[in-house]
Amino acid sequence: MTTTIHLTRGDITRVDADAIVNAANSSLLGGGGVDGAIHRHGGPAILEECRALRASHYGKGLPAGQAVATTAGELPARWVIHTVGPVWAASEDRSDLLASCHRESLRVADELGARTVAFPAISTGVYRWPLEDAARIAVETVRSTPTAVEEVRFVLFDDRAYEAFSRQAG
Ligand code: AR6
Repeated sequence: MTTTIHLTRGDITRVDADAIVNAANSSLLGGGGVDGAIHRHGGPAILEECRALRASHYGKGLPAGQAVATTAGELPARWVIHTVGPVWAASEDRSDLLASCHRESLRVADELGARTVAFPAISTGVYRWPLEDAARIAVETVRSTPTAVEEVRFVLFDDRAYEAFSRQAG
C-alpha cells in the first residue's frame, strides 16, 4: 500500500483527518505555535490526557524524536499525536531526530488504526529549523517509512512553508 502525500495551506486544527500531529515540547503541557492552537481549540480533554501521560509513562517528559497519542478533544480529528521536534543547531546535525518524529508519528498512527494523518512543518517555527531542509526531511521520511496510513497531509501555515514543501514533494 502506498501513502499519498498531499499539501494544503491552512490551520491544522481545522483539518478533518483521523489524526493530526502536534509539534509539542517535552513537557507535553502546551506552548505556542501549533501546540498552543491545538490546546486552545481542542479544549481541556487534551491537556488532561497529557498530564496523565506525565504522571505515568513520561515522568521526565517526552524525549525529542518520540511520539504519543491523546484524544483530539473538540477538534474535528479523532486523535492528536504529540511529537517533539529537535531545536535547530548549526553546531550539531539533529536531522535524525526530525526524521524520527515523522517515523514515530506514523508508527503511533498505525497502532491507532489511523488512515489519514495531518502533519505541520515540525521544528520550523519556535525551533528555527530551516524550512527547505525540514521539508526535505519530512517528505523523504514519509516516503520511505512503511505504514498502513493511506494519506499524509502536510498542513502549511504560510506561503513560504507551502512553497518549500511543494518543491520537495514535486
Ligand atoms: N496550523 C498549522 N501550522 C501552524 C499553525 C497551525 N495552527 N500554527 C503555527 N504553524 P511551531 P516548532 C506553523 O513553533 O518549531 C511550541 O511552543 C508555523 O508557522 O508551532 O516545532 C511548542 O510547545 C511553523 O511553520 O513548532 C514547542 O515549545 C510550524 O507550524 C515549540 O513551539 C511549526 O512551528 C515547538 O517548535
